[in-house]
Amino acid sequence: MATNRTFTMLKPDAIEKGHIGAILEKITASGFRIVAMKLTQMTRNDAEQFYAVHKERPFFGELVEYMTRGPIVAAILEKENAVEDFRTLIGTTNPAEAAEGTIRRLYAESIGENAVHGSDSDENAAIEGAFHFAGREMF
Ligand code: IDP
Ligand code: MG
Repeated sequence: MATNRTFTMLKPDAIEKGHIGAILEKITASGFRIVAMKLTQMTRNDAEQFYAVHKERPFFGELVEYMTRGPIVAAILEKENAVEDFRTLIGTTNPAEAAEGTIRRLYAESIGENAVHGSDSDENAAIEGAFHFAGREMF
């Protein structure tokens, strides 16, 4: 299995509740190497672009409000099979359905406010990583 990269955000609800340390510990303990990381806040325009694929969905306005209401931790992570393994580590979109021990099961409240983002493909991981980081910020 090839080493590859995924992109994550610890979302505003996770930051507000003080879960940055616990979530990063779980990520690194699961074998992901941090390639890039920062605390940042998305503008409305950033969030509308980042989630453009969802713009026709009924929850789009709510999603943009949520993702812009406070800082996030954005990071690029490296591991064998990174995209798929990270989706497994975070659990399903709805934390009520997420497996025991997953980040969303442990730290998320609802399908909307679900604590963490994980890219869904290698192609989107590259696009999303480049959206948040310049090449010189990736290690
Ligand atoms: P994912 O984050 O598990 O990949 P997506 O379907 O790509 O899930 O949705 C992106 C984000 O939009 C979710 O993580 C969540 O914050 C929000 N979202 C998804 N479905 C709903 C919904 O039914 N109601 C409210 N927010 C939603
Ligand atoms: Mg998604």
